[in-house]
Amino acid sequence: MTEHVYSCSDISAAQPSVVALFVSDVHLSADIPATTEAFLQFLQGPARQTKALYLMGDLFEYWVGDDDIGDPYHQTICDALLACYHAGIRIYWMHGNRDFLVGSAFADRCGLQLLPDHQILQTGKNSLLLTHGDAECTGDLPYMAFRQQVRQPQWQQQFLSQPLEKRREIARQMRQQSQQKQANAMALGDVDDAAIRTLVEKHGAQIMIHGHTHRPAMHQYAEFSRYVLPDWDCDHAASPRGGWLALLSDGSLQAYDVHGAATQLPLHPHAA
Ligand SMILES: [Mn+2]
Repeated sequence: MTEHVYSCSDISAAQPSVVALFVSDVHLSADIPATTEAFLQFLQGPARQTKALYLMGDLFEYWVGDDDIGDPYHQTICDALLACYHAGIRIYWMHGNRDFLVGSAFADRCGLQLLPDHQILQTGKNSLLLTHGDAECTGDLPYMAFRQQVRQPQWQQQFLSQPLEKRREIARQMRQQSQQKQANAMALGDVDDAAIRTLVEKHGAQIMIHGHTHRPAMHQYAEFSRYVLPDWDCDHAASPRGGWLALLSDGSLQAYDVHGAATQLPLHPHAA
């Protein structure tokens, strides 16, 4: 696992401004027009007020290979991301468990930079550890085995060598299976507390940000804080769901809902 460290030099301005935005689990697909529209509005509005945008996994519901960029729906998303890039916003991409096949062709098309699974963002005051979160769900043994398999270059080469239409069909089947599984189990797995503590300690981070679990919250530990990003759904939920986290120039973090209103994340204290 490679890791690079870099700094946000614009921390500590007199008036707090937005330094970076973090968003994950939008689960974009052509089947969810309202969520798609909400995300496009985000890219045209709030995202333009920052200098760095971190897409922290599962932006897409599924991604079967960069040769699917030509799909008209994907073109719309790529154009919107590229417009942000041309507006001077640095866009960083972290893979999720659904769009881990996004590669350099997609990154080049959209003007974004691919990040490793675990990324340290140094704010001057704090070390922020960024990750999607699926690798920390160590209690889900079948998923961990699946993850290990599909992250192997050999598996990916074999998958990508199949015709595009066949890969789309496989993705459709996998989505159906995962929707049934989630309906039965009522919920996605959560991250493992011991795995979190080990990872944060290893990186010496004071703040961790992740998504994946669809359980937006701020977890307060003795040594660090853990922010969980919300998932987005403006098509099925009774009230539109989604939002993002903003890193401000004073080093603080502020959550926003899908309408762009400042919001408070539920607070969960953890025993030492
Ligand atoms: Mn995920």
